[in-house]
Amino acid sequence: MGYRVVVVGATGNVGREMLNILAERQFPVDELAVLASRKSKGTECSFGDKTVKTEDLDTFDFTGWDIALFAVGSEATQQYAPIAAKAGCVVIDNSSLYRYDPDVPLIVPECNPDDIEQYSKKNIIANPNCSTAQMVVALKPLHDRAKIKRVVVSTYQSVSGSGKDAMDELWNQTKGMYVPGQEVEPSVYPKEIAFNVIPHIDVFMDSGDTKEEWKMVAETKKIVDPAIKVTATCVRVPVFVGHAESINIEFEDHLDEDEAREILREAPGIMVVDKREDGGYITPKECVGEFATYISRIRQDSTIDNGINLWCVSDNLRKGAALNAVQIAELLGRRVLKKG
Ligand code: 11C
Repeated sequence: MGYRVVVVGATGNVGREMLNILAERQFPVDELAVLASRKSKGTECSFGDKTVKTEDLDTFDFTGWDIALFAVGSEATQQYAPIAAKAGCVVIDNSSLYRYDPDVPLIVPECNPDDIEQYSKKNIIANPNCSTAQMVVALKPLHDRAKIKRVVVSTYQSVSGSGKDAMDELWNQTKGMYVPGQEVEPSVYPKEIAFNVIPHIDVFMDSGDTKEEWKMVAETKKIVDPAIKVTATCVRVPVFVGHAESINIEFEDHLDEDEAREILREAPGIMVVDKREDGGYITPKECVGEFATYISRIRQDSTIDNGINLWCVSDNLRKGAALNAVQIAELLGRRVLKKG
């Protein structure tokens, strides 16, 4: 016996990946409903070798459904997630709405699986931001060994993190560069993204940080350890899929680069590709469609006593969103619902 599963926002970048990953990982689905806004009702979505038609989120009755994977914005989540949760369906939410709510666990299964026990306070579990998810799978095993004091991270984030319109903007602006008269003005982003980088993701906050940078700080503290200090600079780059991060980590205890490499090799969810030669590292293009978070360029930071630098790359639509959500569903199944 398996689960009755709902995917909310099935026509978006993340919703589509959720369906792919449920099928790829053979999640025990007895019945599947895919929901979207009324205007997309009837759109066909692929689920393995089947095709499923979207139903209207507005009129859907969540009673009797086990798990709802939400991949819609915070506004729609605010409206519909409580309805699903009250109907007894456990919500796994990819928006930022509930991440910082003390009554909602924020889960990366490789890092804080035990926190899932708190799901029943609201019947909601939050999925982290993509740039946080890939970073914390690398931080957690190193923290367990040498206690992290401070992290300095700079991100190189692909346009798929902003949705399909942003992918179209990059594509059309790039083509437009070569065709006189077909130049495309920025509309999703405040500046041109083709052949450029933009140090601005999400809204600016009073501190001068952007919300994306703030999320990396707040979410790392909630998932790994509130004592870890994090400072982030988040940058959008002209890449379609795959976020990259340069991470500098300062530890309480000494950690040798070889030991760090061995710890990461053994860590769940991580693949180390770290040869000190041309091409001996992973770039975003190579991580597309993969489950793992890739770590390369592991080396001592000789400017501080206990410092390590590394390069971290992952498919932001997978570990950063849909894969992590499905892993949470698997964990919920193993620990709590126990049907599969
Ligand atoms: C981006 N990280 O790359 C964002 C997308 O809080 O879930 C995901 C935003 C979020 O633009």
